[in-house]
Amino acid sequence: MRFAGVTSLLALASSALAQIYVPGTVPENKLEPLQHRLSYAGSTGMYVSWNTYAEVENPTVYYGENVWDLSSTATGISITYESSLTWSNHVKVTGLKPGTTYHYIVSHTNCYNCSELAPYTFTTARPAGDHTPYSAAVVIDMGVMGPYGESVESDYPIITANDSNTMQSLARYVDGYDFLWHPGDIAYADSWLREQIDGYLNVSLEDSYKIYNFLLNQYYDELQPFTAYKPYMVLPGNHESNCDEGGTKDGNITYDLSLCVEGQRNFTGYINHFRMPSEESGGVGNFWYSFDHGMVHYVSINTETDLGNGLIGEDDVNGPEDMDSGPFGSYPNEQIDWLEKDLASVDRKKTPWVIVSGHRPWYAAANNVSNTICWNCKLAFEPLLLKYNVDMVFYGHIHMYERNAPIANGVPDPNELNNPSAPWYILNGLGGHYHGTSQWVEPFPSYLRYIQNTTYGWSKITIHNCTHLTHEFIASSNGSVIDSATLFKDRQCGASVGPTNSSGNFSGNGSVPWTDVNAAGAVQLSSALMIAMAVVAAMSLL
Ligand SMILES: *[C@@H]1O[C@H](CO)[C@@H](O)[C@H](O)[C@H]1NC(C)=O
Ligand SMILES: *[C@@H]1O[C@H](CO)[C@@H](O)[C@H](O)[C@H]1NC(C)=O
Ligand SMILES: *[C@@H]1O[C@H](CO)[C@@H](O)[C@H](O)[C@H]1NC(C)=O
Ligand SMILES: *[C@@H]1O[C@H](CO)[C@@H](O)[C@H](O)[C@H]1NC(C)=O
Ligand SMILES: *[C@@H]1O[C@H](CO)[C@@H](O)[C@H](O)[C@H]1NC(C)=O
Ligand SMILES: *[C@@H]1O[C@H](CO)[C@@H](O)[C@H](O)[C@H]1NC(C)=O
Ligand SMILES: *[C@@H]1O[C@H](CO)[C@@H](O)[C@H](O)[C@H]1NC(C)=O
Ligand SMILES: *[C@@H]1O[C@H](CO)[C@@H](O)[C@H](O)[C@H]1NC(C)=O
Ligand SMILES: *[C@@H]1O[C@H](CO)[C@@H](O)[C@H](O)[C@H]1NC(C)=O
Ligand SMILES: *[C@@H]1O[C@H](CO)[C@@H](O)[C@H](O)[C@H]1NC(C)=O
Ligand SMILES: *[C@@H]1O[C@H](CO)[C@@H](O)[C@H](O)[C@H]1NC(C)=O
Ligand SMILES: CC(=O)N[C@H]1CO[C@H](CO)[C@@H](O)[C@@H]1O
Ligand SMILES: [Fe+2]
Repeated sequence: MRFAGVTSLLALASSALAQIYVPGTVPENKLEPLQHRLSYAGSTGMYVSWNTYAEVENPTVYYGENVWDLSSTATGISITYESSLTWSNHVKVTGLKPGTTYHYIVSHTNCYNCSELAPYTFTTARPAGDHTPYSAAVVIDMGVMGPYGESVESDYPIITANDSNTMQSLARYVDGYDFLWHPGDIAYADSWLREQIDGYLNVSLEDSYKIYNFLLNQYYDELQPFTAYKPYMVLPGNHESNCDEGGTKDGNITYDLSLCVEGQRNFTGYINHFRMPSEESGGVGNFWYSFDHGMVHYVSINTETDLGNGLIGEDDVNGPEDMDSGPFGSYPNEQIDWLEKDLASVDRKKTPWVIVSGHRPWYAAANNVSNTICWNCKLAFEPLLLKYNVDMVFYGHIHMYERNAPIANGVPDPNELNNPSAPWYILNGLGGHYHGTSQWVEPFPSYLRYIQNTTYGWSKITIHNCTHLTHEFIASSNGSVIDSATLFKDRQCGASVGPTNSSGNFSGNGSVPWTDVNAAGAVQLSSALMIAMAVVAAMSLL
């Protein structure tokens, strides 16, 4: 596979506009790869996935460290499920160097030999023990953007004209984070009925499965500008379970699961669309798993099902709501047993930081009802998070942003952020979606330190070294930092393993520049995509 090499970025931008794929449309060539996305598979592997409107025979990733030599290949599978409109292609690339950037393309890429087409890149995780500083992004509760989801015209507008939405912000700053963690509520395709009832969409009920699928694909298409370059690590949220949004009400009618066709229940789309490193970490599917990147051990937990032995019974059998989903473990306590084993095996000399995320919160300034505050999640997880000195917890589900203190059993740690022993809790459910933001409830809990529900945004964490970690809330509208706080942990840092920058063209010390990256080809392409997205408004739905 040969490429003409790096081309004029301006030429790329202008030619890209002419041939650009418009999110949500079915391409003429049904094998055309769409929705490129990545996921860490240890520090020497990468899952590369993409979707097509037809089955791909022998789906292949062509890759290499040099853009002009993509002669290494790896192959995988092409899968679909009942009522899906597309095939998910999953390839695990192995035998890579850690902390190293590779160029790649996949089977049936539109223009294999075309100088305008810069191949995508991925960068493998730095091994545990590499103490190079870096940043990562976290976004929660993010749905379809644009005319079928969050927009100025939606009935619950939060963004105003000329604001960037969260996808645009994540694309703009794609060079500012190593990977993106999305702990649940991904796409909000199950809002199709709500949008229909509100008169925002105009579709017929018989086509519901197509609408649901259309919204899913719309969302996955919109991710491409950043998920083609940065691992997108996902976790299940309630909106991934079924097509009915937990029972959508229209006056006296409540639509329930009977509305959902085969393939739109029990997390089926979510299971098929993503590949998370559970094999690498002893977890289960895309439901619970962990991964290392440099100084941090990241743990993804499932708050939707499989909450464990002690919580079996009544409506807890399938998690906090009856979503008629799961279990996914082979026995009731599998997730909790796994979590304990995983946390117990962390080598804090290598990964001094341990960060856990799940979808549903248990500390929040919200109504004390079980589908908002997940008390069962607290019962299931908090004891282990305390026992194993987890540093930080992310969750969302409620559509607001709360920076809380480090908390143990409801009590703020007296040390606050200056060497606390309890985990620091960040709730950020402000990715943005059709239905706007949530209301908070006063009086505020004693652990609350900052709260807002008026602007969408994402979290950026910067791991400076083994003692300092900064969390920032980035406003999607304009990239400004609305809230920032640094956690200090008093501990001895072991020696950094490495080097990683000698082998992998990893320039500098790994600090991520926080700049407007308009000069990067990837971002030119994505701006063009974003412009193209506006065009979709004028097109018919199906
Ligand atoms: C690819 O590009 C090279 C150099 O421009 C050219 O010689 C070759 O014929 C092209 N191959 C195809 C299949 O277009
Ligand atoms: C958006 O930008 C346009 C063009 O610059 C301007 O006319 C308009 O007033 C802006 N709208 C808002 C809400 O700021
Ligand atoms: C909804 O679509 C139908 C059929 O396409 C059309 O007849 C009707 O006018 C539309 N309603 C609205 C409110 O746009
Ligand atoms: C909903 O139910 C109430 C009480 O049964 C009834 O008064 C009302 O007319 C119903 N509304 C509709 C739209 O059917
Ligand atoms: C959901 O799927 C899992 C397997 O993926 C299965 O074990 C479980 O029984 C299913 N649950 C329901 C409610 O269908
Ligand atoms: C919230 O509700 C749970 C029961 O669902 C109860 O155990 C708990 O004490 C309540 N907490 C507060 C702060 O009201
Ligand atoms: C934010 O929460 C407050 C307090 O509940 C509420 O009054 C306000 O309407 C909320 N704002 C938005 C935009 O939802
Ligand atoms: C760790 O990073 C923080 C923040 O950048 C810095 O103030 C501190 O000096 C660093 N500590 C060490 C040991 O390098
Ligand atoms: C950026 O957006 C935030 C949130 O909407 C706002 O508070 C802030 O004033 C804006 N900053 C600038 C420079 O426009
Ligand atoms: C890593 O890169 C920095 C900056 O380019 C350089 O100073 C350092 O020597 C490199 N380390 C190794 C081990 O190559
Ligand atoms: C890390 O490298 C960047 C550029 O690659 C440089 O701007 C920054 O000063 C370096 N930081 C340290 C602590 O060496
Ligand atoms: C900046 C840098 O180190 N670039 C190097 C990347 O790797 C290629 C080949 O491995 C070198 O030729 C570059 O000098
Ligand atoms: Fe949720």
